[in-house]
Amino acid sequence: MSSAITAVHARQILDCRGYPTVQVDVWAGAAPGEPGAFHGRAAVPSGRSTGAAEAVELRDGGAEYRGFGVTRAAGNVNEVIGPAVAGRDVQDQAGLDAFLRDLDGTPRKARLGANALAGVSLAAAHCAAAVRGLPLHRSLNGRSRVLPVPLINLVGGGRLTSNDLAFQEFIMMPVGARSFAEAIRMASECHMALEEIVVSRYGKLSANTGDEGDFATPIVDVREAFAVVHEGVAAAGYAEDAVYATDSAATHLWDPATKTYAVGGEQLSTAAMIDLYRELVRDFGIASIEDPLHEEDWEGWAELTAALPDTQFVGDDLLVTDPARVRRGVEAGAGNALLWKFNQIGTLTEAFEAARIAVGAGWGVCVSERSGETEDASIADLVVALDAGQIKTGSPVRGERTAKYNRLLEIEEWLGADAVYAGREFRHAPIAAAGG
Ligand code: 2PG
Ligand code: MG
Repeated sequence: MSSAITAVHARQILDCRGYPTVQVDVWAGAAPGEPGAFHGRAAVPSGRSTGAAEAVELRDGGAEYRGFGVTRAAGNVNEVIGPAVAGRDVQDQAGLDAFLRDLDGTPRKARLGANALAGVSLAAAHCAAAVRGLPLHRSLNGRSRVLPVPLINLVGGGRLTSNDLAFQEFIMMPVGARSFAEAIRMASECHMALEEIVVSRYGKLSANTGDEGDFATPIVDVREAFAVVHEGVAAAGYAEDAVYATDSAATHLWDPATKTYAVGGEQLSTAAMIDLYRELVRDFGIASIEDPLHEEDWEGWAELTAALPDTQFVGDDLLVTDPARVRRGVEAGAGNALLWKFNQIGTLTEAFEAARIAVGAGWGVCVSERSGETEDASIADLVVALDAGQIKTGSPVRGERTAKYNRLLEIEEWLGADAVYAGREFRHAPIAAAGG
């Protein structure tokens, strides 16, 4: 049976914010529509609170879609990448990804666009899974069985929500659940309970949502945001089953001119930020903090990681899923976990390499959505394929978020008795999976 690529096609579609993004179809084995043709499809997500070192998302510029169109990226797939990869074995993901990198030829994939490359790379993985007759997670890892703890973003701020709250995400993690399905039930019940609380305390507009389905509650003080999230969790009856997390997205709070972070109307020095984290970890049982300091402060990160060794510090803008930056983070002791977004680097193989480096150093790995998502649920399969143990994909509302949670419910059912919910072991899920 042939699994040679026969056709590749990209089109421009809309993401959940109504901005254009790239969707790619890959066929192998036979021409589209012919007997023996296998098909894979992927849509590429897009960030708004992005790291400066991310691979380049190619946008059209000009008037259409206010410059956000991706017809150039889609055209690069249709006219350059498609013809070049025709005939390659779709099952050779590493070979394909290396070829895509070389074809682009620039350090940050600026020529063809990381959005073009990421779409082809992921659609090819789906097509290879179809060739093998396996679900994507099994096609990528024949022994994967860890269901992740979901990081449920309940209250939002920062760039992704229309309020004046500095940190971007205030998250509950249902670590005490016995299965992923139970974790989602807890999350949903906490979301319902919290909605009642925010509406009664802050008024009905506070139940409006940010980009990831989080409540856009008019809170300014980060302490108050953690307190209200905890209140919702406690009201639902899960105070003992939850720990908390945040994404400060501190790059976007940092003012290089004054060397301070803007938090709650104050200007905080790096030392004051570290004191704030110490206080929040002590008072609210926060287990995980993403991007606590800005994306080039490797020394500050190392100081903070050493100061609070029991807390997970997750590099998003700092590491951008780039193997070289993950290596630097490990060497510097800057953080102890990787936020994994494959489109930050542009190919699956490089993103897997970044995860391998992190796991090899004893770090955690949290697979993540982007704020601009589509109904593509691939990250649900990818988090299981990686045995990563953690997924951050927003509130348990809005179709582009629930698509991932619903796919994970299906995967848990598919795995049956083999499924292991990462639970309280979320930071060391691959190890837990091997032992349990
Ligand atoms: C983040 C995210 C996703 P964006 O900062 O972690 O939650 O935002 O996709 O805009 O980078
Ligand atoms: Mg982030």
